[in-house]
Amino acid sequence: MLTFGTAGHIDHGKSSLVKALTSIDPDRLPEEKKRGMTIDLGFAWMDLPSGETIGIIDVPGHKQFVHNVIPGLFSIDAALLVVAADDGWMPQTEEHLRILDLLGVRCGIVALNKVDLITDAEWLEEVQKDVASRLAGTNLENAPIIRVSTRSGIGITELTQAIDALAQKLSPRQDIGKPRLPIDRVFVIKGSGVVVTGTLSQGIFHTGDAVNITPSGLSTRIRSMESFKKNTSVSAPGVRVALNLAGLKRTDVHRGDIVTAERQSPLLSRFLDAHLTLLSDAEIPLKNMAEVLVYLETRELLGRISIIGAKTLEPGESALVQLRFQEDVSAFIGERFIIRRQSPARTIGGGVVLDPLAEKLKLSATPERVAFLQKRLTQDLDTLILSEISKKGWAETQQLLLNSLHSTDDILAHVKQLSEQKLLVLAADYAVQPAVWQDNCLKVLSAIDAKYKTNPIQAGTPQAAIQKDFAVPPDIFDALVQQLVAKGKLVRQNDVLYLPGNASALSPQQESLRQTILGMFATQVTTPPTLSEIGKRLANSLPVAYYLVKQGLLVDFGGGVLLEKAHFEGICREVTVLLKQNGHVSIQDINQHFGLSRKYSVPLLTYLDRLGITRREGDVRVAGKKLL
Ligand SMILES: Nc1nc2c(ncn2[C@@H]2O[C@H](COP(=O)(O)OP(=O)(O)OP(=O)(O)O)[C@@H](O)[C@H]2O)c(=O)[nH]1
Ligand SMILES: [Mg+2]
Repeated sequence: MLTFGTAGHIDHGKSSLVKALTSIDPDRLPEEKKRGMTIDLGFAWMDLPSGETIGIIDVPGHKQFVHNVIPGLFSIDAALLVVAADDGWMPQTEEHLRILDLLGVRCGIVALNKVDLITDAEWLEEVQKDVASRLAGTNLENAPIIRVSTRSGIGITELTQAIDALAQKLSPRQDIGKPRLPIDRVFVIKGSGVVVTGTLSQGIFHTGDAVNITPSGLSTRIRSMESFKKNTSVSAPGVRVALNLAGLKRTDVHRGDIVTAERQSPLLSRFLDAHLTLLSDAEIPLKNMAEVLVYLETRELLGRISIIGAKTLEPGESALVQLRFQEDVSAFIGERFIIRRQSPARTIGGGVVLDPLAEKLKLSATPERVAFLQKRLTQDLDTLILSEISKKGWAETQQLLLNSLHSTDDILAHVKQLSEQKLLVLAADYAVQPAVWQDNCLKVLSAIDAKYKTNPIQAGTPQAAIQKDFAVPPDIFDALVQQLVAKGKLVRQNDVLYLPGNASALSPQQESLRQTILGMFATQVTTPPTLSEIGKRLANSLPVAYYLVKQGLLVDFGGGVLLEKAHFEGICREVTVLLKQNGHVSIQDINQHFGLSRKYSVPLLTYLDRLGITRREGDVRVAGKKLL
């Protein structure tokens, strides 16, 4: 669905032209009727000879109402620039044309109106030539200029045909699955409640859809929907719609707010990085941090312009800038904006958003940041993806470029291609910069190696012990470790990781401690030391004792009560015989048989219970599951 928009100086006949084309008077406010001028946006629609229906937005021409013009023109597909033949080119003709160019409106038609007033054919020719020369170098350079009179009807048929021909050439708005309705009007209908209108972009709405209002975050539902005064249950992208929203008060919504699908509330930031061009007729340079009015979609916001790398921007020049706002703002990459000076009120420039989720710039942007923004000027999707990932080094693929004019499917398809070209690494739900991936791989290997070097006795390092030193999200870390293990660069055993060459080893001092400890177990067979006793008796011996437990040479029954492995195995065998003979064993049996005290026999039997060799029944143990 296409939307055209009028543009041109006050009284040049924009509203009359809309009425002549559509039979709808776009001036609806009583004050507009009284003053005979358009104050705010008006809307109409027409069926073209080809059968297509287009919407038309009518804007005011008075210089006082330019702030109402921009919200109307930001969403149009083509312009209808009206120039009165008796007046010729005038200041707001010029200003509106600049706005159209800055907003990226690529085409249009010029209506040279009021030709009924011109009797001098040469004059008319001169005016037309002047108009053509002023269009040179602008987006309307090749626009047809059609002579019309809304009063006599001259040229209206030709104009209709030209509109139809242009509409056939324009491609319809895309559905990228991110419906977005920047609100341009809010009103209340008795009995129905709040109605908002706007030009729907980037997706489709259905009646009944759950939606959110940005920036307030209010949730609501589309109760009913109208397009061109007809009820509809589905609305196409690019169409003018009126949404009746459930459960809202008039004061809950304003022009400039945005309606989006509930699960796609846009991400917001107070800082937008952009490319700005100052108009050559801006007269005075723009100073760094100057306060201006910024127009984004249907919003008017007070903001400051931080010029990157310069103190001022001269008329006609362009620069990378950061737009700074007092409040959170929703914008998308590639979105056009306009800036106006407040006094004297004047459109001075505009540009395109490069990063809608920027961080506040420090005193000056780093060369990396400048390079990042410069790359984005192309708006190429691969570049956008790679630069977005470069912000942190990784990004969640499902969240990637949510604030862009690309569908999630398209983004994911490009992400896949980029990973095939090895320009990014896909890990779990993330896309990671190859350099960051490699760095982290090396870091993991050297962290594990370093742990080994400081404590070679330890057979490996638990993943959790090193993960905390890494900035990457846990899922990326997991994927990275998995890949290292799969490639044989890392060994995972139980829950620890080690390098293939790093077998655990003892220092000479630890080796002698090992022998002393094992000697204690050989000499004190029935009263061997506990872990804490070993620690107390021999300095620095605890890691060695743990090592012996880990190696299985000592058996820890829990709480540090230990027996030497062969001794323990002998006890196990005899307990099995006793159980088979007597059907049960008691703590006393163990003590008597093996010469142990309760200090050892109680934890020993509990340990055997855990192994399933014995099972407690009252005061005695019977055969456990493992023995049955
Ligand atoms: N003679 C003559 N007068 C016209 C023609 N078209 C419009 N007018 C008159 O010009 C005046 C302004 O017309 P509008 O349609 O309100 O002009 P506009 O461009 O919408 O004005 P603003 O909304 O205030 O910017 C009205 O008095 C119209 O009747 C025309 O073709 N010939
Ligand atoms: Mg008007």
